Amino acid sequence: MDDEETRAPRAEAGLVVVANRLPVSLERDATGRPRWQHSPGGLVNALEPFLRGRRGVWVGWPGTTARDLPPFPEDGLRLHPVRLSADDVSGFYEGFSNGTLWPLYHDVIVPPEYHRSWWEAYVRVNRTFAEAASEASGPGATVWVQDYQLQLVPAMLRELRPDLRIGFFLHIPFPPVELFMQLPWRTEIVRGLLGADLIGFHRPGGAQNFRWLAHRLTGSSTEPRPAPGARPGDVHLGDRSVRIGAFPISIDAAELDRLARRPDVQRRARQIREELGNPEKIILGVDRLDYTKGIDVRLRAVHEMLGEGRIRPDRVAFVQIAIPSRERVEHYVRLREDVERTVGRVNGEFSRVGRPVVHYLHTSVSREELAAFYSAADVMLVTPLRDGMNLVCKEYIACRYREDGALVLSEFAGAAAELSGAYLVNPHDLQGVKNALAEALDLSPDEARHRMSRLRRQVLTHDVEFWARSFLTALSDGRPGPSPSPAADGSSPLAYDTEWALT
Ligand code: GDG
Repeated sequence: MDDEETRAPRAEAGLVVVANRLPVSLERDATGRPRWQHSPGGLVNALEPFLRGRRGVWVGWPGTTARDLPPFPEDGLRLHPVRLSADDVSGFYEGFSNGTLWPLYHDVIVPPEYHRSWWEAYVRVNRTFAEAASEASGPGATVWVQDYQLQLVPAMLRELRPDLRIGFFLHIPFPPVELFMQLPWRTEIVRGLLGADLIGFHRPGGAQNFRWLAHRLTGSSTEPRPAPGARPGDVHLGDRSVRIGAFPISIDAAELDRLARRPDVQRRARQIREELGNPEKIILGVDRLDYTKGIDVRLRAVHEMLGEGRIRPDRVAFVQIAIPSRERVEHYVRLREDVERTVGRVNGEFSRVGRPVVHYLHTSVSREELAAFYSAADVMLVTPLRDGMNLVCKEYIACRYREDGALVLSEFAGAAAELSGAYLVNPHDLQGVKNALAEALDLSPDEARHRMSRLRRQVLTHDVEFWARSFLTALSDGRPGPSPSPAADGSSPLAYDTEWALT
């Protein structure tokens, strides 16, 4: 094979998603045989429905360090596995991604750790991803890089493949300037991101923080330029312009609405209520077991309200589904112990034999089961201390086709900006959380309908397809190329961008 041939892209993909994880992971069944398992999570649930059927390629880690896996097709997608070693996983994923960046970007709820060996692993693994993305992308392809684990990929990929159109989306909050400045490798991260043609955030505040940092750390400018296609808010670096925007992510709302209406799901919802002892009200929390999600906040609120008699243990059941997450990272081990201790304390004080007041499930459940829980719950409690968006609250809304139920939502979730029909709370203000929960439990059917219909209008019209289309349209518009096709409903696909991004 000559040099030309080895360099030539092997695949002919037009749209390539690059994410830390593939939407499936290789696990072992009870007999020890390997099998592919769908991996739940915000990013996968948001992107997979969009990419399926567009014959896109998904580049990511399959969740095993055991072996090299060739690219393979999976239900309308082409999956391109990236091989990571055990050292990579520990330094890049558990270390720099989840021990440094995750806490730093989530308001340092726990202290981030800065280790040079973790950073070296992050650089090395980002290069591996960039090389895999380069290999999976056809000439002139659009590559959409996802999330905080891969912030160096845009610049690395641009160096390998200047022909590509590169977008980057950050699924977690972009931190305030003062916090980001703690990072010893802050300039490298900003330069890595600036390799993209478009950088997307959930909220305009994150976009604004990034613009400021780019200017401070790289000397880039946001002064309007007469360059072709340049827009207010673009960051200009050398002869390139990078678009910066806010694109609030969403869910496949129609699919969940359909799922919730299914008779078997409604039957299961009634059965859940019976199994809980037919309480008058069911309160629900659904989260990855993560210290950003404020699971302790809601347990404390429920605990105090039980103590004050504002919640009657014979009338109310609180169900917390906590999906196992990052179980090898120390803070997560401690969090699990704390949560389980608190659940035990509340139940010890307020439950009767055979009738716990807090039902804690440390497990992942099927999509149908989740829809049944959302359908059964009278009040959804979503109290993160910081969350990029939070899809769970949008999923709850999508399932409430009868326009009943109530949502108590933290102001510090990105979703709060869109969901004004929710009871918005400051999770640091326990009294405020308790008062909102009391109001939500006492809500009249009329008021519930009024609030829920507003919430549903927002979520059903701003779904994940809308999000992805807005992002990709902005990406294709950032450089000379085909003009964006209008949305199927005739609306301008850039409405999002102008409404959110340039504020
Ligand atoms: C990150 C950001 C941002 C949960 N348990 C089960 C299950 N899930 C699904 C939910 C939901 C997803 O996982 C969780 O999404 P969130 O958005 O709530 O949270 P993160 O995982 O932290 O996601 C977040 C998101 O990325 C997207 O940008 O919104 O701010 O932190 O879809 O339904 N799914 C199934 N069984 C479970 O037990 N099937």
